[in-house]
Amino acid sequence: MSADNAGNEAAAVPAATDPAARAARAFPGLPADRCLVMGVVNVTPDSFSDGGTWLDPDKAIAHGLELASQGADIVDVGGESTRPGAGRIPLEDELRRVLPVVGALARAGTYVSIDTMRAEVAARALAAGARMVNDVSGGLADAGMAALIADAGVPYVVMHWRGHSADMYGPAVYADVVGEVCAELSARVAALMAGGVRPDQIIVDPGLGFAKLAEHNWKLLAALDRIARVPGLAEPFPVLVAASRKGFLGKLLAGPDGQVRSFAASDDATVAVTALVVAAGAWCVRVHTVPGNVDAVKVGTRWRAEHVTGAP
Ligand code: PMM
Repeated sequence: MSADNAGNEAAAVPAATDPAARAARAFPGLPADRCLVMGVVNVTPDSFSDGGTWLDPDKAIAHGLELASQGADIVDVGGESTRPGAGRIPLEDELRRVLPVVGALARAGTYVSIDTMRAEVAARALAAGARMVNDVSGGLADAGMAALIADAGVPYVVMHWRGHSADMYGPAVYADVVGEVCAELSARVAALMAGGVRPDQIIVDPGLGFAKLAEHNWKLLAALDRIARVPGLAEPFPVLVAASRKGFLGKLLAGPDGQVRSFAASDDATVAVTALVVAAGAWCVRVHTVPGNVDAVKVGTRWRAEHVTGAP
């Protein structure tokens, strides 16, 4: 293949982050000229990679501020673990964990996202200063979510989900994982829009690890351009990718003895994934450590500029 052909092939890849699509999907308060970095603050005792570390509100607030100072565009605050096997927690516990952290970070000028499946938590977090809702159930867990999001008018992450984490891998059965995830995400988007959510509020997420085995996650990562496109809608949706510290990276990095790499020891692999998905057109990466991912966004953005437009 000649260099010219290689360039043309790259240019043919649909681009969720191409300038025209970006302009149409710019969210107030967030940069629109590159992939965003979302830093994670799990205010939980049991999240799979950092459970317990940020349960104390002061520690969680300090961690969120540190992530922002390192270059996170968004800080995602969650109070309910979705690790495989996790059960639900009471509403009051979730509120008690997240509200002080959301409020303090928002008052400090941080762009806060609330990671919740509950409309009540989302509403209270928005009132406390959050500006985005990240719902791993894509609105399936709470029938009140669509109306809340429509009313609030905020950006809303719609993740692909097949049920609560108590049975994470039972539903991980696909004949065609990319086709089925796209179809199920499209159905969610249609239902949300029927409930009053505007398309320009919606961000889609393939839900890596949620009812997905390692092989499913890799196939989805290779198909971000398809995930961005909802049949019937002209513009691609922004795509959020949350590979950070997920088990499929630990498995890939397993030693010769088969010992799976620990969560924190897969952070370099997360950085590698970030560069690749930025080059593929991702809108945002959700990560546990920020500096290496900020660098990877710069590399991926420059790479993509060369491949898509031929100029920075
Ligand atoms: N994964 C987790 C939590 N929140 N939100 C989105 N949008 N996508 C994800 O894949 C996702 C999420 C679980 O990971 P964690 O325990 O490390 O936060």
